[in-house]
Amino acid sequence: MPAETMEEPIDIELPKSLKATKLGAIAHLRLARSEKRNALDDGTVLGLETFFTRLPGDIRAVVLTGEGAHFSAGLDLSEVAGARDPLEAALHSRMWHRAFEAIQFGRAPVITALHGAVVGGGLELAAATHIRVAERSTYYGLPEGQRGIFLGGGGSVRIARLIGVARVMDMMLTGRTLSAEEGHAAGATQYLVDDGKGLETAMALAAKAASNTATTNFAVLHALPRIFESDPASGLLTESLMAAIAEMSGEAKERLKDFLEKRAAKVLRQS
Ligand code: 1HE
Repeated sequence: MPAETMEEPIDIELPKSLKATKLGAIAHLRLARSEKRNALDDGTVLGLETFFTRLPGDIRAVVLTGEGAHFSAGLDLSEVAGARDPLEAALHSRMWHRAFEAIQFGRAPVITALHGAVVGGGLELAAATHIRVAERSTYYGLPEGQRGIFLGGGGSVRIARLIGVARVMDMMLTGRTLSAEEGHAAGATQYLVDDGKGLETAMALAAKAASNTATTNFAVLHALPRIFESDPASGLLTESLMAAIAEMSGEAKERLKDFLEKRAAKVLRQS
């Protein structure tokens, strides 16, 4: 039976612009507004927040994709074209921050498969996820500069950390786009694959992440980024405490025993 036919719905109420299914412990969330190139309107951003805060406990990893020819055209510009006072605009940006924090610091690793345009808020969304796989059709842009607006979905923090603030400046000041290959070399993605291979690659990576212990995945999602941002002394202390908690889990004890009793896989060269 093909994998799609075994997918089951997930019982979370979402806007029409988002579709969610699950296959075992892996959820597949699709941006499903291809007629507007998956532009992110308020309903979609709030739907993302709902999905990631209500993710059922049996979901161990999430794959995020976009339907149609592009991953996402970013912020729905029709929603910001009208007059909005500065406070409303700031609160709107904070709403995006809340939704994307729910992704970055949620309960499950999120692997995104990118293709076509990954633009503005679409790139901010991808940057809030944990692993990015780009098909060769992917390109990146930050047209906020050209539209007379600014990043508002966490890009100044997350995209700048991924690809460097100098590249973000160039993209915003000049409208430069990066190809899939340029983005990969700059650190935007961990994997670069041929067109049509993004979803299966992301699914395979999700299966690997889902097979880790829940404690290790918690440590990687919640402790590692905080340690990375902290001063070295605090980071080392947090690391030691997180390591102690992880080692105490029953699952870790079993896995270590499996290795010592020659039942676990060795770490072998993959390519
Ligand atoms: C949109 C949007 C959008 C498309 N908001 N409606 N983002 C941008 O500046 C990117 C703007 N979009 C584009 O440059 C192009 O649409 C694409 C290169 C992504 C795709 O081109 P194409 O030729 O396939 O599609 P299209 O004909 O341009 O668009 C199809 C429809 O989607 C059309 O609507 P229609 O009613 O005429 O059919 C477009 O108007 C609509 N559409 N993109 C609204 N973005 C938290 S701050 C984040 C700040 C940002 O993200 S700024 C970046 C905004």
